[in-house]
Amino acid sequence: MKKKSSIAILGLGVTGISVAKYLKKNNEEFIAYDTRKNLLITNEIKKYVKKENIILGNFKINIIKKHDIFIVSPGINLDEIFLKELKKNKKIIKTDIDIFDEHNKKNVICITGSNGKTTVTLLLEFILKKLGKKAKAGGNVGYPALALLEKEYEYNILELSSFQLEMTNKISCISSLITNITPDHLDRHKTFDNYIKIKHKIFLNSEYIILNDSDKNIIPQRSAKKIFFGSKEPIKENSFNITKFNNKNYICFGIKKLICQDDIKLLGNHNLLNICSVLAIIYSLNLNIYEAANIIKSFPAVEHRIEKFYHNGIINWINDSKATNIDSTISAVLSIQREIILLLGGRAKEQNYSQLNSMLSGKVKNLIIFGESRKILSEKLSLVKNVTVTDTLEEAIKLSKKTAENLVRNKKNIKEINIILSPACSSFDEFTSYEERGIYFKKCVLKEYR
Ligand code: UMA
Ligand code: ADP
Repeated sequence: MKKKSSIAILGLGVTGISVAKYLKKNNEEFIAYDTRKNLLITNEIKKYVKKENIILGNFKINIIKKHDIFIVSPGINLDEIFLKELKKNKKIIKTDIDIFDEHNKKNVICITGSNGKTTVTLLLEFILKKLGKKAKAGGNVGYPALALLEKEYEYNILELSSFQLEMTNKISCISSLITNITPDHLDRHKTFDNYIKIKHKIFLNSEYIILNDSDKNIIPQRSAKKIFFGSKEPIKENSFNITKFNNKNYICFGIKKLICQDDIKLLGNHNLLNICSVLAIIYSLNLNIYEAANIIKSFPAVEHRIEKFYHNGIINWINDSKATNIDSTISAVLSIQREIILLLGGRAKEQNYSQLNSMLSGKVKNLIIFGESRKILSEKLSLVKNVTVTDTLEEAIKLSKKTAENLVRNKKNIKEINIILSPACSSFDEFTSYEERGIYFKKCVLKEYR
């Protein structure tokens, strides 16, 4: 009889728990490892993993010989020596996405990119459901990929981060999309080239690939069928693009108008591109793009993404806490009409922040820098006028409100002021996630008006 493989689960977060649940259901034996010494063993974990099968603390080299298969969670950046040793010993390294691929029998659509993944993923799920299809989004969006297998969805939509793709060997799908590629997560992936390479893994086993025509970092996979979006003039026939008619932006298929920007709730031209890519996916699935375009009109802003959440007098408060890199902050600032007070800061990433000088100088009335990165950001953004520096987000909120009120008092012609948190930094200096930062921001603002 063939010996059963010995399995190690590396990481006991959302992914690791979903893997444990899946393996337990399939009567597989495994040991779960997590580097966090003080990881709380929740009731959820206890349901799927026996206490004696959990090992906490740094992964020791000697565990390599104990197992044949290592299932790695996305948040784990495997130590180079450990990884080298796994490869030298010809161990199988895989992810929950590989297991999903091995067992899934339904349609899959895969989405990655530096910005726009979640917006595109949730918009696609919204449309498919409204079209009467059984569809569910999973992966990086929060619902683990393996949980999708518990109910047989006609369409599984997988949002995949570079962390998830890095160790994944194979993911097959009908259609795959890279929204765009700009530098991000370089502390983990080391070089931009490596990051680009990882993102392109999504195209390898896809029948259709959805290609952003205006992003030079995205390179087509030769063998796949291609659908284009974002093409500049001359517009390709099978391309979803943005064209101006009578001074208004329209999303078009070739030269056919599908939807006018004025009829969409999502703000900004970057969201027009996101919508183009979703329609291209719908087209690849052989579904009705006209019905889909109509459904898009009722899709609201996604929480923490240019989310207008409160209006008081002439101040609009906007939460864009998910803008954790330069490019997303640029999109936000471009999406909003004057006057803008921008709250920028948090934990700096390996990004070239001085890039922001010229665009912020032109569009932002006041810049308030906060958090751990305040020193480095104020140095890099020395060309921007009207900059104030504060320690915390809470102080930045109070200051932005005062600044807006002063502006109104002094300049009677100001009709509207937009105060936006679009930090271009991660949240980890003050918060555990961008969600926590966004929720805190909204709570503090509302408290100001109580
Ligand atoms: N960790 C350790 N030691 C371990 C295991 C984890 O220190 O042994 C740390 C990680 O470094 C990380 C945290 O614990 O800080 C969680 O890591 P994880 O791999 O256990 O994460 P999961 O809880 O399984 O959640 C993961 C994704 N998280 C990451 O990639 C960091 C979630 O994306 C995803 O929703 C979930 O799987 C389900 O698929 C979150 C995310 O922040 C939202 N993604 C990044 C992003 O969007 O930019 C990539
Ligand atoms: P992701 O899941 O890739 O992080 P989100 O949809 O959550 O993407 O959006 C993250 C941030 O990027 C938000 O601030 C959002 O406004 C901005 N954004 C969304 N789509 C794009 C895009 N196509 N180009 C640039 N920025 C974008």
